[in-house]
Amino acid sequence: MDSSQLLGLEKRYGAHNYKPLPVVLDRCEGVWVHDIDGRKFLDMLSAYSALSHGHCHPRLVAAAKRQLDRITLTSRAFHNDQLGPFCKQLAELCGQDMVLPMNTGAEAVETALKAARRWGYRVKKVAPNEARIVVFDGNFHGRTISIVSFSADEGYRDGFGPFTPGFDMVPYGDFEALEKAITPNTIAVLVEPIQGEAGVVIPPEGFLRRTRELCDRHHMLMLADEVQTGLGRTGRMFACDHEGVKPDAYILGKALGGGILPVSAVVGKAELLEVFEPGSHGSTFGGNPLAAAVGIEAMTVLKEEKLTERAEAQGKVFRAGLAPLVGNGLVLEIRGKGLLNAAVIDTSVKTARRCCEDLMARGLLCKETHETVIRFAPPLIIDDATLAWSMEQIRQTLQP
Ligand code: IF1
Repeated sequence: MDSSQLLGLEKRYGAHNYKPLPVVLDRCEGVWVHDIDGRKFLDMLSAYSALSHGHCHPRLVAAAKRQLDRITLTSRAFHNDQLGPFCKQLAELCGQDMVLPMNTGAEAVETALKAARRWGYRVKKVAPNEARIVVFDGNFHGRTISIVSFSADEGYRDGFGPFTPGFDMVPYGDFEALEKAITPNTIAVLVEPIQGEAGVVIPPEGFLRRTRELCDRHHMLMLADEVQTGLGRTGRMFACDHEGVKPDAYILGKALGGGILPVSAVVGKAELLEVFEPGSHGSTFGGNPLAAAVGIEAMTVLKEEKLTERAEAQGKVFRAGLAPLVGNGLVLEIRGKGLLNAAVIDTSVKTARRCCEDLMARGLLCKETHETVIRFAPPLIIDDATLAWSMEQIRQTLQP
């Protein structure tokens, strides 16, 4: 079938909850993807950071193939030989006590919220059903009804009510507002150390450290959603590391599965994760041996190929190379950390979507966010020459 036939099938039988760029991909290698008409593109989105290892990383594919020939799923009704080693490696990577494995980022966020609420009632001794959690304007933590209950984006909420109570929202990065929002029933702060969907928004220097101190002062949990920023993407193992902050739990996903399959987890202190007793939480696929085997290899490759260090170095080159665009009549700002970067566009000149279409014509696949920002997040394995090539295409394209 040709692309129009394939798109016709998707249009007829698939729900229309996305508006993809008009490209039908069918092959990949590393940082490159190919469409069914033979065109080649540089993937500058990395499936929103799930493809930090690049597409079909040979070591990750090999790990998956090995496990596919052994056992893929046991449910948690029985043990498997991959989960223990996965949990140990991930807990040590995070410097935390324990791991609760799930599949998607949203599931991990929901797991963290459930753990925090139980901790609030059983450890902090907040009255039943009175626990409150502070979240931030511009947040994105997933698409479940409870998660969109505390989204500020009407487009994510419209028509999905009634919503889950117990959340207080303050402006992102506004420490004074955060401090004012604390009540005796506040049990946690849920924060993206850098806001991805909001447009790669970096909080003021010291905000994460002050939030950590505030949580300690008020006996609250700091829950860091590092689904998108974690595992080397921002030039540190975790974005919290830019301020030397250790949260009470990391919420991880995306790259933990190496771009092969969904793997997520809450990785936190024992006092938090020990609130779960058998039967109190779970998932059919959470902690399955295939996901665990791939997750182990994803963490190993992350370290052995020094992907975090590469992101730090390449990110500096990328931002320095594009900085001259700022003030050119279209580009208002270039910002980011590591290989999570963004260009803020003056939409009175051109929309970010139109820029992405123009970039696609030059062989780059990018994604806009909120009409005004183009996110640039290539796989962390991108080499110098390819990065330089991408910067030249961006320089040529982001002209008024
Ligand atoms: C979509 C956005 C990014 C996330 C953070 C949890 C999750 C995500 C910080 C949930 C997921 C994805 C979801 C995907 C597009 C993408 C996205 F545009 F939606 F907001 F990256 F910015 N925490 N982000 O970024 O993880 O359940 O998806 O595994 O829903 O369109 P998930």
